[in-house]
Amino acid sequence: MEQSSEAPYSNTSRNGRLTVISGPSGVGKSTIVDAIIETTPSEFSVSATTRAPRTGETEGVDYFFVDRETFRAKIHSGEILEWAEYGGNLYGTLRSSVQPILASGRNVLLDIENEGAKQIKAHFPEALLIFVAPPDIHTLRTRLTGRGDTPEDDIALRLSAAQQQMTEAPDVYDYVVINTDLDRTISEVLDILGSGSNELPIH
Ligand SMILES: Nc1nc2c(ncn2[C@@H]2O[C@H](COP(=O)(O)OP(=O)(O)OP(=O)(O)O)[C@@H](O)[C@H]2O)c(=O)[nH]1
Ligand SMILES: [Mg+2]
Repeated sequence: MEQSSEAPYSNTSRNGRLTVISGPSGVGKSTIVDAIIETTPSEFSVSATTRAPRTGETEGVDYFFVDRETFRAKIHSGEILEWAEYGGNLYGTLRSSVQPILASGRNVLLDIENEGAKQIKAHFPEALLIFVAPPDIHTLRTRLTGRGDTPEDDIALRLSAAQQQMTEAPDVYDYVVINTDLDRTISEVLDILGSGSNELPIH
């Protein structure tokens, strides 16, 4: 396959694979991402965001926290591979968070929303896109309420966003995994990751 000069991965030796883990708020993405990192040669791609850091979040570990102007400048200079607005804030995948990991032969995990997932698939058709869905919307509501960190209005917003994401998911993602039991979901995701070839270069 041809590589455009825009391609962030310029070598055709064994690169790692780009893997997107998406899903509605509260579905368990972070736990799944952590489990993948523990058991496979993968790393998490740290995104840039204009959202303010929350208590306990660390610059460069959870996100690179930037203002809108800086974010826009990064889009302009081509430092951002994909980006989207979510809840009034901008979020984007940094080329510099992805490329060194792939070049070292490890897989990159992206925890991004649907619009970003679509952009990744458009630019990198070999990327693996996995959507984690709740068994049903009521279960998701219970989980969001149980987290105790989300106001009731936000929960309503997130649930309606979740409905829309779940409707779109079969058209956007390579796999949709239903998270009924977290351990089982993790092993399903690991099976999916293991079943594909890691030896294909990513263009
Ligand atoms: N497109 C895109 N989406 C991102 C990126 N980084 C994070 N997101 C998404 O932005 C949304 C909000 O993330 P956060 O602000 O961290 O909030 P959160 O509490 O983790 O939200 P949920 O994961 O939805 O529960 C999530 O759906 C993330 O998957 C990115 O670089 N690009
Ligand atoms: Mg999250």
